[in-house]
Amino acid sequence: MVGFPRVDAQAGARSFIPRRSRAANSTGRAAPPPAEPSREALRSGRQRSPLARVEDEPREKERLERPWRVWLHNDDYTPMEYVTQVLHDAFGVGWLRALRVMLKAHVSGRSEVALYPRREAEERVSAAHARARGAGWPLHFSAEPAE
Ligand code: TYC
Repeated sequence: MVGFPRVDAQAGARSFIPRRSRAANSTGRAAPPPAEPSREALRSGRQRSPLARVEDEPREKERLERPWRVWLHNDDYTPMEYVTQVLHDAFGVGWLRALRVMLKAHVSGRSEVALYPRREAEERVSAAHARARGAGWPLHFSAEPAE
């Protein structure tokens, strides 16, 4: 019956006001607006702003697909062969490039590994960390938005 045209006995006029909104306003006051998503929820992309429009969706998709850069960081303990192996296995880097990336981090402190979509970058870094911790090495990678 929601939204069904009714005849208002007093006014004698047709009304299209849905029943639900009348019930919600039985106190004479407007119902409180729904809670706003927190800033953090909006920033992380967990929740969309209620003001977001349908046209914003491609931009949101673009934001998630923007490439992320994975960095390799030097340390004093992990063996060079082990670093090269992880670059090859966990990041799909060819052997020669893996060797170069490892040497660059060894010499200058850090080195760019590759670009991936955000989710993939995070997953590869987590997998590489899990593997290195399991083997007892402090090997460290980080990921950040490219550009
Ligand atoms: N510095 C390490 C060593 O001398 C090797 C190494 C290179 C470690 C690059 C981490 O990202 C790294 N055994």
